[in-house]
Amino acid sequence: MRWRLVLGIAVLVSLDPAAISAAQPSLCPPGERRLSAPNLRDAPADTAATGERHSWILVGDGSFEQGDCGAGSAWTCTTNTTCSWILDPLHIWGYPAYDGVMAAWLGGFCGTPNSNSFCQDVFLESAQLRWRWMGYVAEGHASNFVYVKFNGDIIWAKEMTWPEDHTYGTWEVMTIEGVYLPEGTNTYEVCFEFEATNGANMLIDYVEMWRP
Ligand SMILES: [Ca+2]
Repeated sequence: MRWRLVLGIAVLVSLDPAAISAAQPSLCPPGERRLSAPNLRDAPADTAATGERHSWILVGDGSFEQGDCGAGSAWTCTTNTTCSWILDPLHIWGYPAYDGVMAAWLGGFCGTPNSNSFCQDVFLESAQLRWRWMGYVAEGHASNFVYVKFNGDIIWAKEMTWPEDHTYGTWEVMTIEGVYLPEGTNTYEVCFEFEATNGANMLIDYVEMWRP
């Protein structure tokens, strides 16, 4: 009788949907030691300080402050895991968002390496886009790619490599410019996508476009 009771409890615990939805993302695969957080360094010089800022405008929910995927966010999210990837990064990364509280996380782990995306329709007046990013790439992790797509076409790609893209502790600026936009429309589905093999991380925040 006693073993039947124990078995019943074990089944109930494993099927509990709350336990499944509470999965927490991590920077490293299970069993791999997380690298310690270096002291926060100053962010690189921003054009805001030069007065150029007036021509850069934030895309809709470009700071990811409207909430999690499906809970207020303007971004449509996909993931191959059960974790959520728009969040306050402070407690997991050890660093706050670049702007506000929330940021979007490409890659990472949630049981398995995470492949995910953030997309929304944006009215682009030019093909210049920029955002802030922080990378976490453990040594030996390779062939993990970040893509930016306009209407499904890859217009920018980057492999997250060690040590170049391990900017852990520093928010960097990434700018796309000079991309050819076909005539006929200015509204594009803009997507940030991460394709994982053995896992790396890019935290992104404050997505802006250039207004000529
Ligand atoms: Ca933010």
